[in-house]
Amino acid sequence: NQPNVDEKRTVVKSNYLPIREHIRTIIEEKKSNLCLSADLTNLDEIIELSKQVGDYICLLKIHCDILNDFTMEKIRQLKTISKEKNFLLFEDRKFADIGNTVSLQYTKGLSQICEWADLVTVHALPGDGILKALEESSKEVGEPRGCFLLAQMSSKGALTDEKYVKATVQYAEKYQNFVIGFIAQSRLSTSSNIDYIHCTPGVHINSSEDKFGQQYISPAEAVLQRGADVIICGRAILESNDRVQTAKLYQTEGYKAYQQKRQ
Ligand code: 5FU
Repeated sequence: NQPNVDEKRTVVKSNYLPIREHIRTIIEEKKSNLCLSADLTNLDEIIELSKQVGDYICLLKIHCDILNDFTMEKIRQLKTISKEKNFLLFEDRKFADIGNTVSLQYTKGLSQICEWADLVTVHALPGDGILKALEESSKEVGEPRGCFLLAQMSSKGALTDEKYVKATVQYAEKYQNFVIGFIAQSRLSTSSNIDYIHCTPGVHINSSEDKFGQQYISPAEAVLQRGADVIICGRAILESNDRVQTAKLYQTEGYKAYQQKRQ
């Protein structure tokens, strides 16, 4: 007998913290505000990597549409590791279509993202129907789900100007239970007291850009000058000689700045 939706919601209430609070707790408990962006094309490799670096991260971000070997069985293995190691799974899907379509993209197809991704990214561009659709779909699973709204991108020439950011923040306020924070390059001013989680990608200690317009700043700059709570690091770790040691370095640098900022 499957529990009905209302029974599932009761389970959520008793077993889980709201997701925004959950992330803050993980950050404090693990002393890590590092999100590893595991932009690899092999899920087996991500699973192995997550075992090695899982203790040093608060979030693991993937792009499931670049995986050559995606199966639901493997993604459930990754989910089990995320629970054992206490980090959240984050699919950087960047939803950007009408509500009806994103709801199908979120719940159906080969990857059934909603089943396993604690967090996803969403563009505000199509209007707030996108949030209504995703939030409604998310209630069908028996675990809390949330999203980050893309407010500002790290890439050169991004069209996310001030007016766009302002409108994005207004959508976040309207869907404040589902929108737990932003992907941003600065601290955004909001009209509520909600402690939105700000995640900043484009973080690298040894590089300032890539050849396709990605722009990098250091962990300290991301947190202390731009106001990030979570730093998102991909190639800085993936392309290093020692991924585990480099993850530890970004964990230390990121959390040192996080503590300084929260004092
Ligand atoms: F929303 C964004 C953004 O503005 N910049 C990004 O770089 C997302 N990203 C993602 O963060 C991007 O899709 C990669 O997955 C990751 C950054 O990877 P890097 O290797 O650290 O440059």
